[in-house]
Amino acid sequence: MNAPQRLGLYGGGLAALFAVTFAVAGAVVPDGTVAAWSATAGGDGAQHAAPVGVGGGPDDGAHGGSGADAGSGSGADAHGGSDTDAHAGAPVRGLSLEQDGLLLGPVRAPDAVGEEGTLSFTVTADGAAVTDFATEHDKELHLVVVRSDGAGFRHVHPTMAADGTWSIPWAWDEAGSYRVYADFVPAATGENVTLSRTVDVAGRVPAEPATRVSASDTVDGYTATLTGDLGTDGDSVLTARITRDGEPVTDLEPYLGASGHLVALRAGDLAYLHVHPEGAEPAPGSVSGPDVTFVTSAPTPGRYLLYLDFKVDGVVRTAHLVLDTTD
Ligand SMILES: [Cu+2]
Repeated sequence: MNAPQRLGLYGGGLAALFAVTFAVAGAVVPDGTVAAWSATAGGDGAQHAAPVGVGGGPDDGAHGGSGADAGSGSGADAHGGSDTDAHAGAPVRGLSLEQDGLLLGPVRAPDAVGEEGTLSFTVTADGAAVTDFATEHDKELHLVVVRSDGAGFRHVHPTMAADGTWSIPWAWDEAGSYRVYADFVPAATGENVTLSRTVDVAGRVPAEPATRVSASDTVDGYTATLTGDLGTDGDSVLTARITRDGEPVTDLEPYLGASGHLVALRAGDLAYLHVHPEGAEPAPGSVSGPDVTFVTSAPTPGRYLLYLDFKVDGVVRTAHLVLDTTD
C-alpha cells in the first residue's frame, strides 16, 4: 500500500495532519542542514543542540503546525460566531488556519536562515482566492510573525497581487517554529478574522528562555512602560508610556490609525487577543504622547506576551512586554 492510499483510509483531518508532518519533516531536516549540524556541533552537539527537526520534535505536539492547527480548530470554531461580542466571551483568535469559511492557504517562505526570498500566501473562501478586503487600522491585511518562544516578532504589511496572492520580501534571522498570523476583514462580511499557520525554519534553535514578567522594555533608547491590570473579567485598560532618558516622549506619530499598535498573545498557545486602541484616531501629521492606551481582555488567567509598536521620527520600534493576569 503506498502512502497516498494509506492516508486515504484516515479521515481528512488525519490525512492533513500527516501531510503536514511529512512536509515539515522534509522541510526542516534537509540533508545539507543535518550535515551542517554534524560539522558544527560535533558528537555531543548532535544530541544536545536543538535544531527544529531533532530537539524541536517534542515541540511539534505543543505548538507545531499539526498540533496547534488541528487541536485548536474546534475551539476557534466554537466561539467564532461570537466574535462580534468578543469581550463577553473568549476573544481568542489566531489558533486556526480556518474560520467562518475562510482559509489561510499554505505560507511559502525561505526554507533556511539567511536565505533572501519572499513570504507569500492566499486567503480563500470556498476554494477561491479572496481579493476584496476592508481597510482596518490603515491596512487591508496585517501580518504578524512570532517564534514559538515569543522571540522574533514582526508586524508587517504585505501587498496583494490581482489574483489574491499576498507577498512581502522575507528572510529568517533565526531558525525555529514560527506562527504566522493574517489579521484582516473580508469586505464580504465586514468581520475581523485572524487566521494562522506554523512555519518551521531549519537550523539550530537557541534554547527557549523562560518568559519573565516585564512591564517595561527599552528599544533604541526609548522605554515603554505599561500600567494597568490585565484581567479576565471584561475590558482591561492598559496604558503604555513612552519615555527617553526619563523624559516623556510627546512626538509619537500616528501609526496604523492610532498613537501606537499593540499585539497581545497568550503564552502557551500564542492565541491572538483582540486589542482596541483607546481614543480618537490621531490626525495625520499630528503627534501625541507620552501615553498610548489600549483596551483588551484576557480569555484565561495566565501570562501574555505584548508587542507595542510605536513610531517616532518616522521609525517604528517594537517594545516586548510580558504581563500576568491579575486573577
Ligand atoms: Cu499591521
